[in-house]
Amino acid sequence: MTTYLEIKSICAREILDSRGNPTVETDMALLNHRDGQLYRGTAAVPSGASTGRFEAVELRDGEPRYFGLGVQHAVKNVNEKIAPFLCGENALNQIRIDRKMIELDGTDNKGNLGANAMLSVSLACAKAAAKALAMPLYRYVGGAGAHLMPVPMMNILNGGKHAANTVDFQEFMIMPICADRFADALRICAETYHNLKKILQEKGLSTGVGDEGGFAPDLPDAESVLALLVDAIRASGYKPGEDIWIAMDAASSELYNEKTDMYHFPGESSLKGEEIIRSTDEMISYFEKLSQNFPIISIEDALAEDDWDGWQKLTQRLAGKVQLVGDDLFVTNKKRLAAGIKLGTANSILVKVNQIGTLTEAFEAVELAHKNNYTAVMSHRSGETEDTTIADLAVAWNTGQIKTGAPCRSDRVAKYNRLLRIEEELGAAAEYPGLTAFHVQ
Ligand code: 2PG
Ligand code: MG
Repeated sequence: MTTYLEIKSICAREILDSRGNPTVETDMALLNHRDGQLYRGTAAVPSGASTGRFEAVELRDGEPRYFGLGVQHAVKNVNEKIAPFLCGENALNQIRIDRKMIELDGTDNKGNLGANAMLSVSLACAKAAAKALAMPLYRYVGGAGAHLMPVPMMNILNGGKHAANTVDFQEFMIMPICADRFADALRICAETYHNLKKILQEKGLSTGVGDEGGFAPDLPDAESVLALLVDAIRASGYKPGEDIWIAMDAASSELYNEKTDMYHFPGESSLKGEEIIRSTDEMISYFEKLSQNFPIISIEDALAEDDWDGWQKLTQRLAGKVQLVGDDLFVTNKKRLAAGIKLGTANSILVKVNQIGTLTEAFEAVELAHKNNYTAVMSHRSGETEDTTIADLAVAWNTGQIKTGAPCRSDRVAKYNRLLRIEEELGAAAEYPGLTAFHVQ
């Protein structure tokens, strides 16, 4: 008899994310026809601050409660529209379930039901099915081959929309290439994070943190941030550019001004007392200079989400030495990724499940990337919950890299701790890719 995991009930609720804003959480209960038992899966949806214009719609109530950010309508969509539509389906058929929801929504951007409503159901379905089959989520989603641990792209200094400081680029991260296993990689990152804290304290700089747990001091420009990171790496006993590399998320769509067709740097301007703006060409040269002077291995959203010409030039200039990650550019959307591949833009995609709204479509984006020799980086959002699904997905899909914030705040640390448990469970089968994470596996 083939296994039939009958969807019995789907129930959503409004909970809070790490910024104190509402988000959707959904429980799904399945009846396993083999043993007659009920199994449950629960999933919570994350939320971005520097969201791309082409992301699937995050449905918000726009009513006075929670300053318009309530998600009661999305919850209602799960409970009253999606639940009756999916009850009776076999949860093992994830693709069919996701496609049915896409059909029910009927829009291109999930504006009807809300990507937050749909994703909570899609992930809860996978989690419940894994439970019913007594499998860890990474094994259920990834199959027998899932064994690759991700290199952390760990945020240790926040700026941009994620902090109230003068740092204009959004994220400065470290990637411990030298480790032999994930647990060591995590230790190396945490030690470097603590050494950075000491260095900031010695310099009289703030050690308050931003939305993703990285420190958020006022600093004049990217060079001064990068210099501090290099100091912290050395203070931890590691060689910058050998043992540990630096990654950045410029989140440039936030700096780009359509009217002037320039990138504006408000923080740098305020500390330097003159207006700092850069054209696309100047941005490309700036990143080139930064990557010549500092051990930078990866740059995300170096240019704005619509600057395809600029991205092409950037890719021609830097793709040989630096991983160029498209976040707002691709929004985990295989159509935008396909367009980018055709034009020769970027060489990597950031994968955020809520940008696209179903597990199936997120996987399709990873698959398309890998087929075309683009790397894929599994990612959190700046607004997170205790849900650790992305840790399992990174292993399931052999992405080899994960971006999930600082070793600070439980919404971030929960993902790292989940990865520690996965590595322990995989035992000798676990592989830590180190530098090979930058090649498609
Ligand atoms: C990003 C993310 C996550 P947000 O830009 O990559 O770090 O931020 O979730 O605010 O879009
Ligand atoms: Mg980004």
